[in-house]
Amino acid sequence: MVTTRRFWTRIAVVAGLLLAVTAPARADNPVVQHIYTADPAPMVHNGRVYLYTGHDEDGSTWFTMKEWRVFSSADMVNWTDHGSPMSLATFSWASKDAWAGQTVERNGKFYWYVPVVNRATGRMAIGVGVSDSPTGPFRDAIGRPLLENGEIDPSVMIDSSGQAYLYWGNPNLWYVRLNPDMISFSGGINQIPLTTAGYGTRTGDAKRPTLYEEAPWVYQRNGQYYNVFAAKCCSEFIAYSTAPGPTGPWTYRGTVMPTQGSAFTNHAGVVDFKGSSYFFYHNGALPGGGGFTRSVAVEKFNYNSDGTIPQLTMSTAGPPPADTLNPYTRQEGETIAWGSGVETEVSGEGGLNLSHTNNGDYVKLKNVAFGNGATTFTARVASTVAGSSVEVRSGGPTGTLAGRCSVPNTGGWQTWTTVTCPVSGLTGTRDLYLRFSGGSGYLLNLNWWQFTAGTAAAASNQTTGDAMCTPVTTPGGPRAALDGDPAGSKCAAS
Ligand code: FUB
Repeated sequence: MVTTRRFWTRIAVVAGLLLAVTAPARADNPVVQHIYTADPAPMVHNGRVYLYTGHDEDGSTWFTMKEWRVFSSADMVNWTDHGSPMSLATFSWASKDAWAGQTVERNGKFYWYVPVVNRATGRMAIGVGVSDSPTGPFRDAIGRPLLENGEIDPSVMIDSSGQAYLYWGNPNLWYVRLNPDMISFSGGINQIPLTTAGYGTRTGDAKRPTLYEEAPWVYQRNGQYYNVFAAKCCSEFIAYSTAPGPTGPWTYRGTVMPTQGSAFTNHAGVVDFKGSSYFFYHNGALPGGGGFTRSVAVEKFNYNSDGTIPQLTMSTAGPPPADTLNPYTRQEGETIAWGSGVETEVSGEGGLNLSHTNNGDYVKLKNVAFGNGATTFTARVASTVAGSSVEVRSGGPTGTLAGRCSVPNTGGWQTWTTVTCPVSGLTGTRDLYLRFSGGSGYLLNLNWWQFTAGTAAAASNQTTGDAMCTPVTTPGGPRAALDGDPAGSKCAAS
């Protein structure tokens, strides 16, 4: 995202000196900084939150959306980019508008319900993608629309009885009972009556007397059913209603998030994860952001004791970490708490890699549990230039240098090698900064990284100030473990 890259590169340069001295807390909202994202749909599965989003194109002046994206996190602060495992091209019958959807797991398969325009009719229809993995790839489950009535924004829920429901609609609110196969439904298309008791009172629009606008997010919690939805237009705010059952009767409960941010839409997704509750939404907070260049953000919240939802405010801080990040297992280059200037791309080694790094660009990883200390840093890198390096820092992007891995010209942006260098001073739980340095132009790609644990004393023996490291190349592929390798044979301080 060129606009964002330039902005944050400039900000990084200006702020760098200040950070080195003051090291202020950095913002972590929006969740993703390298592309615009919209319409968050979080799903908890096997100890991770999977975040399904739409993708607003750079410089967009309409909801010009061609693909969906997936990110995941085990701690709510470090997010891994899984790329785009589903797009308009997935649905051969769809012509445009990859708008807001939601994913649910059933019997080991993941079903992603999305609205797209049906080429044959020119109307909005709901399609369903299916995959064996939460990160895809997804394929069209039925090769045609699941249903079509010209309305948008499907939200899917399986309640405690095991019955699955699909809700959607703008300007109306609809639902179907999905069959256990999740790709058909029984009982026809049902309309939820939009009463002012159920969905609040809108003034000044005789055609839409209630606040309900679009973007239903329906879920069951402690026996109560919630519909958190986009209210009024425009600008929208987020409101909610509750009901004793999945089909009502609904009672309007008020505002969750007032109109804020610089996007005229908002779109909510709510999950519980590792003992806390999280509210996802979107705004226009990134540079160049606005109504058609939106970004997903998240806040932690607590339900009131009676189950009502407190009013929430958009923040730049985001939630505190729900867990630590383990630096001694392989971590993806595209796992990011905050990225400045960087982008991601599909990797020739599978998954994605971090890309388009310029001098001074960096990635922050939050709440990294180094314990007694790290002795080496290993990175899987590719580059077409000589003389670049990955700086390992703490305290800020230009904070204390723990080590530096020089990166050779590998002969191609997808020609990978593994480099290892000694590090020192990385103990306890702290934020980690991987900063990229070198000449002008793009410097290096990063596929994955990993530290080796050791005692702080051992680490300080290996590293002297601005230590450089001789790259360790492994032409046969990524190297899994470094434990037991003699550090001196891999790296030479200079
Ligand atoms: O992203 C396109 C549309 O904008 C969504 O379908 C709506 O909910 C609104 O967020």
